[in-house]
Amino acid sequence: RRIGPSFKANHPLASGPVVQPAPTVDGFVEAFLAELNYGQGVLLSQSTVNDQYLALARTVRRYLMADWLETGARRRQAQQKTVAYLSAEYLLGRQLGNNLLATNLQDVAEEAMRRSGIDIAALRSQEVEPGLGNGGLGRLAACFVDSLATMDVPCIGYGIRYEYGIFRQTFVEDRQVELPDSWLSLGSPWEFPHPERQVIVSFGGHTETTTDDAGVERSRWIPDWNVLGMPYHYMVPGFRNGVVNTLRLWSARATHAFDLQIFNSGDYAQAVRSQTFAENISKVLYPEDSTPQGKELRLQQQYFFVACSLHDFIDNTLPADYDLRRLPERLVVQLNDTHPVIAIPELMRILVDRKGFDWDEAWDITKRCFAYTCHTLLPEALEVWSVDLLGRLLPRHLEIIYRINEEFLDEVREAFPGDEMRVRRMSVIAEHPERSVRMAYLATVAGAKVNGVAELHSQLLRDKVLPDFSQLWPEKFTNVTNGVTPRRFVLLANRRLSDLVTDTIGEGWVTDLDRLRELEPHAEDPEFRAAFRQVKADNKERLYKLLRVRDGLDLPREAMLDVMVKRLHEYKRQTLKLLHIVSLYEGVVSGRVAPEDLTPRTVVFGAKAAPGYHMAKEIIFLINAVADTVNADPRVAGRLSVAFPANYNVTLAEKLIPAADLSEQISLAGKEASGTGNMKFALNGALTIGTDDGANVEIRRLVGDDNFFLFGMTEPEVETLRGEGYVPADLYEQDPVLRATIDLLASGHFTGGDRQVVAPVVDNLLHQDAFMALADFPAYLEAQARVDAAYADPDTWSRMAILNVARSGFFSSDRSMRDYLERIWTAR
Ligand code: T68
Repeated sequence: RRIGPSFKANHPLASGPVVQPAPTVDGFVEAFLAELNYGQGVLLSQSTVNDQYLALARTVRRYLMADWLETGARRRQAQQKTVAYLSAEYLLGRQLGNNLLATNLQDVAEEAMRRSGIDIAALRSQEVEPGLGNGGLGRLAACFVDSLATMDVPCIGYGIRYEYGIFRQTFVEDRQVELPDSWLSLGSPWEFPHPERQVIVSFGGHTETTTDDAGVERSRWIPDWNVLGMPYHYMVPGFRNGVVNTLRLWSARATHAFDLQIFNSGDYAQAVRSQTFAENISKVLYPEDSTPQGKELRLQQQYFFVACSLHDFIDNTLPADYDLRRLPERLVVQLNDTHPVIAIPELMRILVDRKGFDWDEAWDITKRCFAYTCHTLLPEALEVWSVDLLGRLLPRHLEIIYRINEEFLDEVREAFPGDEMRVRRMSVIAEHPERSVRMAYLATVAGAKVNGVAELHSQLLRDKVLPDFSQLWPEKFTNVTNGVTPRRFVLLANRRLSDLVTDTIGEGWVTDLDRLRELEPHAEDPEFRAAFRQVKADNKERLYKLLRVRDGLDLPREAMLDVMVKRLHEYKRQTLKLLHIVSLYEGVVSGRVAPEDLTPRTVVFGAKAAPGYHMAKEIIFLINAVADTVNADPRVAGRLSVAFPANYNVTLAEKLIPAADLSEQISLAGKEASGTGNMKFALNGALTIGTDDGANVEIRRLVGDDNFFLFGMTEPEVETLRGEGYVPADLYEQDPVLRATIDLLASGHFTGGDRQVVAPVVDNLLHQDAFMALADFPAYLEAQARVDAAYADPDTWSRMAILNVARSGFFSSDRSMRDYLERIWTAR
């Protein structure tokens, strides 16, 4: 079959204009009915909610199509430098609302649906969000591509179209149970398969050395199996600017559907086995955040999408005759953590083996194309691949990595003669406990720039994680503090606040978030504060209605809403929050505190635990057990409630964050690289209680000490305590409140008298407490008391909250993108 273009370029109809429905209610209704009738093949009178949702989605798509095609054509013409954002995860969230927002069609669509007898809200809830990520890292990628489109920066987001995204969490008897997330099963109207852009990816086999015509020895890879990569395109619309960029996610297919010979012989299962095998590669997202398991399938996924993406850019996106010596002028590859780092040897392989470059020239090109973002400080989160596995799956890439390492270590020896210890420390190949490739080192050696994701993180990255590298190449290291898109997380999630802001300071702030500063003087205006409080109250009402339907939860309307939502991880210290709850409860049931002296609080948790992370799952169980007991106890009724809605995701975040009063950002200092939830809460007018960690440091600096509840050890204090020898049991012995709190937990009070089931968490706290929750407990209680005092006066609280909104414009991902452009993508 022919797959190239088959239309005469000079034909009068060849380049549009693309027919687009009129942006009126009539135009919308007409397009919607056409999609329903001709796209879905149903009559309105016979249609299901799903039919209607799909037709609505396809209608909205139509309004974006002309801009998408035009943006593509313009990009091909202009031949500018393009950012290839390589990320194994994109946690996109629902598309319908965002695309209506981008096209400014919200009101038109709502009216058009009403006129068709349909409640648009029901169609919105029909969409299953594409949960193609674990947490912060995946959501960051989604915010970044949004900002790049809004700023009209040429960018292709490359990733994997997992058939199953992050698992759906349910609770059975208070324990997490994972269900598959079949997000594609009811149809996925936002994607465009492009079989004509399929790419072949090879694996396995061996290498051979041959001599080329010029007498130069060259290595040749003889792989032993292939898969096809099929791209699916997704629109990434800018905010009302006529720009639509592309997200290109790869799906794995077998090269041959099945083996006809075996099929004919009657062994059907064997005949389709190769197909199943190939398609496994993009079947499911690995649900482990920050503890890579070194699984072969995971490496297959990484190489698969990286190979597809580089091939796509070099062979299908650049002009056919493009001179690859000038590749760095047209391409910058941003590596979102180490997951796509295998792209470095892959580009070398393409240049040397396929395009015939000599090694040095290829290396010079490669070094100028890549930049690497690190998202962690946890040593166990730094990816390594065993040489054995890598050599079996990608023998040629292993050879290339060895040679990169040899030449790099020569450079180290030259800079530090006689320092073999340093050479061993810096080697891309680790010798212990197993010979393996350190992907972060490879990325640092090859990347033109290396960045952390908040100031403190970038500093610790330089000083603690990669000190030898920052000594060798100080100029490589930089910081770009994370950001979040104000389109989804303010305008879309918090329409009420957005309207209030626009009424007060006018339009334009959504793409120029620093303008929120203009709200500052209004913090002193009692009328504005009252309006601001009303926004919060309305958002709470909306949330509680949702939680009643979604989770059967019945929450008091008046209480302070205290929210901790993020992946479940010991370093994030959900247990510290739990200890706070238990201490409040213990105070009342022991008679130490009168119930009416408690500030009414509703604490909401949202968190998924990696399925293999036992301690995290025990903590989930304990939170649920405490919630059951506290909520059923009349002694604290109306004063303290705890809710843990299952399956926290982007969709729920959009409802929770705008309603929150208090944002919990309580990781042990030096562990949370940045955090991005912290930014979303501040922008939506919640106050933060937090440690001096990640981007909290910058939030506090910007909003001001008086408008932030700081507590706990600093990173150097943590180091000192660890050096002195940390004994949590001593703290338990010395602090009566802590002891009463832990004793109540340990007594089985929350678990029907069962002490055994609470032991894993309690014993861990008392005898290990690797993240020092007990050490920060007194300071945390003291900070929570300050929170209560501030909350007691609504005017004090709303003044603080308004100043948080006004001073958080820095945390727009538009600003992050400007920083990447300046410090990483153009500065070389
Ligand atoms: C997060 N990392 C950081 N990792 O923890 C957070 N890891 O502080 C930061 O704000 C955010 O990145 C954005 O920079 C992650 O989310 C993962 O999700 C992950 C997934 C797979 C493997 C390892």
